[in-house]
Amino acid sequence: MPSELTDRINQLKTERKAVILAHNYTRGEVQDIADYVGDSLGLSQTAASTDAEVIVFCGVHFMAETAAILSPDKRVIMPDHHAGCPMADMVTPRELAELKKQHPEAIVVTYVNSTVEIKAMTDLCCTSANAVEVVRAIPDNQEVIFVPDRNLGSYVATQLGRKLILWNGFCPTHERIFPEHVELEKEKHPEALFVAHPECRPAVLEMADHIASTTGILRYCHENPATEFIIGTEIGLLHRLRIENPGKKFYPASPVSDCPNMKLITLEKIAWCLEDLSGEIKVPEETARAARRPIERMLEVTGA
Ligand code: CIZ
Ligand code: SF4
Repeated sequence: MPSELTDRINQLKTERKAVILAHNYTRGEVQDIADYVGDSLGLSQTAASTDAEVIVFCGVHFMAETAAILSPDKRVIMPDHHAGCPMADMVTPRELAELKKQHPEAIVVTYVNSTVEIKAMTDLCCTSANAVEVVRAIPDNQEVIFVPDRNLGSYVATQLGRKLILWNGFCPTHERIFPEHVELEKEKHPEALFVAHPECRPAVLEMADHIASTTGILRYCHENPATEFIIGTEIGLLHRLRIENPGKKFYPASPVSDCPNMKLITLEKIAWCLEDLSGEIKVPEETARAARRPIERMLEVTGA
């Protein structure tokens, strides 16, 4: 639905030679104006391969940081600097250093939902799409510390039948989805399949027909012949699910599983940051170099 504001954004985008990237959890209208919509790693890889001079990153801080790490020669700007991720902030460098001291032989695997400082102290990164594959590549006799998401970590441990040293972090948005919510939706929609993100509580994951990252959920719901799905993740993903599957029905597992940080990104703020090119994400080169290493190792291990 073109409006004065979307026209203005499109005009500024051309003037600034900018590209707009939006995460699957952002507001529908933000996804609609974006050039690419995807998960954090896909967006960072798109950022690295684009010819654009400016990247407007519509997502939370750690995602824009990852894009900046992988594209050191480009200007990455964020429409709202306050869009952080509480899970990423649940582990500090000092706390991780303490845990590493207690387990000096352990390999540290860090979920991409983490700050650049934590990535820089890490051996291997992973995403929700490849966490099982990344940990599987580490020899069985090797101790593994998994930070910061205890739910993703325990999902990986269950899948591999392996003990991991888990950090006690979590995503407040996914943690708000309770088994009772899923039960209620299943009663209302008995034919629907329940698809959940691994950031959900273990008790919720046990109820799932399928567990996947946002990209995996999109693929599964598109390819599966079922026509009704209960979705256990941030509700922004329903926008894309509905657009890409007009004949199917999607129900949020919980009406309150929205991420307040993702929702800080609005069309007005996109226009403002394009006007004055404010909100640049700068990562000191030394930290960026240290943080790039575990991301590159992840890409090697997964053959991406
Ligand atoms: O990695 C991402 O983008 C996140 C936070 C979720 C997902 O599963 O895509
Ligand atoms: Fe962080 Fe959760 Fe929001 Fe993702 S949905 S940005 S993990 S708080």
